[in-house]
Amino acid sequence: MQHTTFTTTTRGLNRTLLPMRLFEKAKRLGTWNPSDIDLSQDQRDWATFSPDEKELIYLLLGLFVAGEEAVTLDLLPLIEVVAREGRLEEEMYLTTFLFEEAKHTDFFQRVLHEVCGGEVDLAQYHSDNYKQLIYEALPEALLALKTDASPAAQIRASVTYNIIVEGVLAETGYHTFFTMLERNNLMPGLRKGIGLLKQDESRHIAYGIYLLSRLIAKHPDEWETLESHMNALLMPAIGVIGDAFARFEVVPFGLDLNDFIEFATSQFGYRYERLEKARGVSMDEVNRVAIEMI
Ligand code: MN3
Ligand code: FE
Repeated sequence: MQHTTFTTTTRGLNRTLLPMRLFEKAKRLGTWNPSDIDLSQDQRDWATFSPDEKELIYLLLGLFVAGEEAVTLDLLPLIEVVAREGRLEEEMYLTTFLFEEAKHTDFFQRVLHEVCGGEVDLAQYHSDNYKQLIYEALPEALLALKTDASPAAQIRASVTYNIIVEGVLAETGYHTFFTMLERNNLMPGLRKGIGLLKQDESRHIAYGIYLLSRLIAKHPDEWETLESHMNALLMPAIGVIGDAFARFEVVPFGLDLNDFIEFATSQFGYRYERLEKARGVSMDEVNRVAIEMI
């Protein structure tokens, strides 16, 4: 397909759109370098951990590192759809999104190699619920966009990627992992990286909410698709958390299963309510509300 017109030579970039606001933020905040984070205290802390404590850190890192790899590998079909639809502002933001996922993969891999040592089989920590989401549902929903770019297919892709994998799994994991290390004043390098990564992730999720809101605003009859897909993936997402805790008789570092479950459920409920409000509203309203939230 040839170009017949360009955004930049006609209306120009719309800098009031949420994706351009996120792009500006990403250019300021998303440029941290995982290689610059000092892990020397983390190495000293690691040497003092009990076998159970090491096991829990391996488990969490094993879930995160593969999850970051999966979201890095699987994002491209969504970027392609956005580009094909000529949404220049959204594609510009998404270039930072993919860069950031690559850096997250880089960061966790570095911690594993330089702090924990690499001799453990991390895939042993991937439970059936985890596999259902990260090995199957995520690539399935994103790869489907290669042959089907319908609103329903885009909704399934973004719900899986932004709402469930990022919004429920990753955000809950980072939050609790960060809190646990902070409370015990452990692994300052890992904590610093997770703090920066959480900021990146909140932009990713803000984009996902915007994308889903604009799809639902334009196609309110697809609400059913969104709702049923969210509900179908909630159980395995909560299951991943339960599976992780079930491996321990006493969970190290004073970690509490209920904190995870409560946080995950409230993130899910809060996003659901926001998306529900997009039904039948104007694009201006979608954009206005989205900007208010960042
Ligand atoms: Mn990430
Ligand atoms: Fe992300």
